[in-house]
Amino acid sequence: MLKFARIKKFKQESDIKQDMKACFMGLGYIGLPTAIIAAMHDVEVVGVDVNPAVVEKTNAGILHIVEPGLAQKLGEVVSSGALRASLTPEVSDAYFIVVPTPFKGNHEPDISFVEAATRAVVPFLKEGDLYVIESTSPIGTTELMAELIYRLRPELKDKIYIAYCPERVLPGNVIYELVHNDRVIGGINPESTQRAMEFYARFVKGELHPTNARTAEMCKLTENSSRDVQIAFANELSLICDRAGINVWELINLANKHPRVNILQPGCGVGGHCIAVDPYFITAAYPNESKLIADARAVNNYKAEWCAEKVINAMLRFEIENRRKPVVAMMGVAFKPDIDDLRESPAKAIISKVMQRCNNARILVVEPNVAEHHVFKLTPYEQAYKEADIAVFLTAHTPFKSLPWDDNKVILDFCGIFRR
Ligand code: SAJ
Repeated sequence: MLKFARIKKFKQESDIKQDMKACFMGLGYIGLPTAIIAAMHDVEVVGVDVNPAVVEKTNAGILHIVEPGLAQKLGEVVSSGALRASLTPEVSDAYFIVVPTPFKGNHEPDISFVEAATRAVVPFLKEGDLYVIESTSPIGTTELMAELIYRLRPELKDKIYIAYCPERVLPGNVIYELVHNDRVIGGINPESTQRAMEFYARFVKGELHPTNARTAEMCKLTENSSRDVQIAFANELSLICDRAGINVWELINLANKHPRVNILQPGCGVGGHCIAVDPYFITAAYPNESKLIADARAVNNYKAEWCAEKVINAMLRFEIENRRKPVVAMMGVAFKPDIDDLRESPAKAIISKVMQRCNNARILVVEPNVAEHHVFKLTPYEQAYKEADIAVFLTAHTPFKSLPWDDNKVILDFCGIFRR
């Protein structure tokens, strides 16, 4: 605590810069922006990544991820010397673990990257240092890493500060949300919580909420599971409405007129690397207690399969009725509207399935936010829609909303472009 009191005092004396050094392990979609923001707040930052290309680009001031407004900020902190990238950690005052936590084949979380990054910083730790995990992690990971650190460096037991602080930013709005979102911060003891809060107070304008490490870990998983369950409810309604001959968009709009009802929108499934992943961190560890969370995952996964079957059936029907194969436009590949991120996209899975099952049909794939794709040949959206006998709307990109409804086409609108 002493050391940090000193830092606070320095800050009051105003123009003394770089009163601490921090090491960010992982320069990805969260690690790099956070490292940049810290470097803008009097922290000398070393950003560490295992990928030499990332290190090289970052040191050249070139952004290797897509995030509005960030390239300029990277240029500034690199040229001022506030941020450097490296393949290996360095002696610092604080260490942040911001690496991926994917899951293995059976939906078991894989914390091997968190462990590898932790092992890499252990030799550099000294008394009074702060160690924080930001990576989405199963409950108990922070305690597990604390045990690992103390096993390798027993002399540091209770002499360093260890905490968990999840990020909650929405890609595309990262700079704003990193600063303005509230943060939940949970240490392995109250001193660690306090020490981590003092660090985040440097740049977070949102509120900082203290808790313990396990609650903070569960909080991140809860946020994304909550959204997954809510989306599953909307997707389940869409399946029921399809059978019942009810317009689901009108139904949800009307139900949401109730002052205490707020239903989300159905789509062609749930994609991205967070909402479709994090609930499994709960279900893998607590299978008997997490039935609703598991069912929501199943509903959202099933929705993509259901959409693919709908497309395949519409194509077969068209062929029988018209004695020729249809031209099919698959509108949207990204996992959500108006982004270029195609990873874990249900739209991509639907397109692949339809192509496998109908390999002779002419299928036009549309993704206005991407210039080219290594598997799909992309067609401009207006041209594809014009040529299509069957138009399948998978992602609600804004430009699609200006296309006219056409009674001469079969339109499968899974994401509510026309809301009819
Ligand atoms: N979706 C629907 N219907 C909706 C809303 C979303 O089908 O009404 C679908 C989207 O199309 C997409 C998926 O859900 O396929 C996820 O999109 P999203 O915008 O809900 O979330 P992400 O994955 O971009 O970001 C989430 C955010 N978490 C929450 O909103 C609780 C973000 O704040 C987290 O930081 C991020 O996960 C993360 O990194 O965990």
